[in-house]
Amino acid sequence: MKLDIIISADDIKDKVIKDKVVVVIDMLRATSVIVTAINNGCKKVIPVLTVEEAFDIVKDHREQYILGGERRALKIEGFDVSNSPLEYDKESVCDKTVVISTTNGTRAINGCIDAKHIYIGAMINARAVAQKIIELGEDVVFVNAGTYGQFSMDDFICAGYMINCILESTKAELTDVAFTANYAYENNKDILSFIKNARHYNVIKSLGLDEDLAYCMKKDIISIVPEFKDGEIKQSIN
Ligand code: 3SL
Ligand code: MG
Repeated sequence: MKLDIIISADDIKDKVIKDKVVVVIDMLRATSVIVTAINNGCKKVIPVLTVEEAFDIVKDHREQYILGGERRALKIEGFDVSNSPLEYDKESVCDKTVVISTTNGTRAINGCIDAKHIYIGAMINARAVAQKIIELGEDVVFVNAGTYGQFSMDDFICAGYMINCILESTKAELTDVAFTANYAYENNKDILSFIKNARHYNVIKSLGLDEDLAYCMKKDIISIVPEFKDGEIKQSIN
């Protein structure tokens, strides 16, 4: 099994992901939101690139949908919720379809459509993702959403933690970037010591969203692994 990392949505190359197993990570905050919404019983999550697409999907049966996401980390005008995972509680999302548009996360997910399997990962379900990868026993590319096309320390250490979990129970060949992510995690197991230096962490903090940060940095509080298939994200079955 070979483990590799793509460091941002801008760096997704078809030849690297085509027919591969990928795990998309945007732990601050898009994939933490998606994992939370699915875990709280929403029917599915539809990740879209534009606000117009989102409004278009919900227009005929508005009551069946929750519109969520952000631009510049803030709620989009006319949407129901922002990109705070804490807003996607059972009462809000149960039996609804969540349509979400975010700056980096939904772009990274849609950029992977040529992959064989597209799993959605975050710190909150990292060990479950690792377990899924161990069971599959195939090469994996961790696709970090990054921030505005750039490397983001938060997604990087999240991939490092998943790699660390995989290496606990199986051998794997690591690319240099995968080795470095594992190394970063090994030396910052509390993760805050690393993530607090990330630019996006400080953007979220400056908006007073400390509870979001604390939630997104929790390890393994959720044991499901969502999968993106045919334009929709649902809980993966085996
Ligand atoms: O870029 C994204 O997809 C978002 O997760 C960014 S934010 O944390 O909601 O600002
Ligand atoms: Mg992010």
